[in-house]
Amino acid sequence: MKTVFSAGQLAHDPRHEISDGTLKPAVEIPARAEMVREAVLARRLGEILEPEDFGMEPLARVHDADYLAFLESFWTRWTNAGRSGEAFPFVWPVRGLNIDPVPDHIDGLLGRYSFDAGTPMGEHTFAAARASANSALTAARLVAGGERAAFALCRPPGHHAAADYYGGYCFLNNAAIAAQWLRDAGAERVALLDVDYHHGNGTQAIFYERRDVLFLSVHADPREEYPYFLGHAGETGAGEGTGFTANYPLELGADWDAWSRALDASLARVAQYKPDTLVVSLGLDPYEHDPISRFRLTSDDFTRMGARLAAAGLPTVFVMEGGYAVEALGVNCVNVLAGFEAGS
Ligand code: OKP
Ligand code: ZN
Repeated sequence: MKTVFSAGQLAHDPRHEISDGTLKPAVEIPARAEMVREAVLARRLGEILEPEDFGMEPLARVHDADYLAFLESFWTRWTNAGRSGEAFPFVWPVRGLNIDPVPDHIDGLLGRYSFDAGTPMGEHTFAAARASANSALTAARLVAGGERAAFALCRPPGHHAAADYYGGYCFLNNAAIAAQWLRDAGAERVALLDVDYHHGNGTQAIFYERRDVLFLSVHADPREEYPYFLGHAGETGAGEGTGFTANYPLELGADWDAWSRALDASLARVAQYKPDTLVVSLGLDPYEHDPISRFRLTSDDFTRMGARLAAAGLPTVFVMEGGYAVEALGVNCVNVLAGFEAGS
């Protein structure tokens, strides 16, 4: 299968993140993409293509205009305020506070358009996020054009970003942007299955009241794990979208046995939905040695995952999300894709 990736995605190169109550070395780093790119080459998965530039329009189908304007103007505002280096928000408009009027001050804007303090933003963040989204869009176009599957080597990742906020290392929701583009290109129904260790709160929020995109997620129980405030089994959609969100939260420590049962349940729901296309938010952090996660999938389990996804028999767009065991990341990622090809 073809991979889509741009060196422009490497320009977001954070030093630090705020986690565990302190400034720590950033884990969502360019080396992640390099490792996956090298594994794609070493395993001869297929060609690696440069993404096309789809412009702002497909981003604006998912994200609010004021949020995109904030991302675009962020660095100018930050430096005009006399700041340098990386930006972190520290105040949020929670219950009883107002998002309207939108503040003028950069610290107010950072809080207005984010949901955590763990996501560093710098000079090249928006450019890299746009390149990442273009990789997802290009992979979607390949699949719409008749390819059985394509792999968008996205980073920065996307599934925590909603219509108007960033967080969880995510700025533009690559998978949601790809799913919406597929709809606009003629797909009637798209299923978006998120296998990242963390719940895809941004993607869920984007499609929560829609039935034309079925969102499913297998992830660590939010009672115990980030993002804490979304991803419970009882969240099944609202309004028109009632019944078109499905969450499969698992206990910390889940191994392939428990994890694959949830995957099978999610794929049964996908089969019933009969989508035209499947988008997979492909997180590699369910891995047993992931430094920030607590599931127990082995490298071979990722091959099994790919085979089960192939058995769904659908045109499939893989969009990379998390995975922080940098040394094993390439192998685990390509194991899914090779397992898919062997099972196709
Ligand atoms: C992004 B993705 C751990 C801090 C965790 C946020 C995790 C974001 C995960 N001490 N910080 O879903 O892989
Ligand atoms: Zn994750």
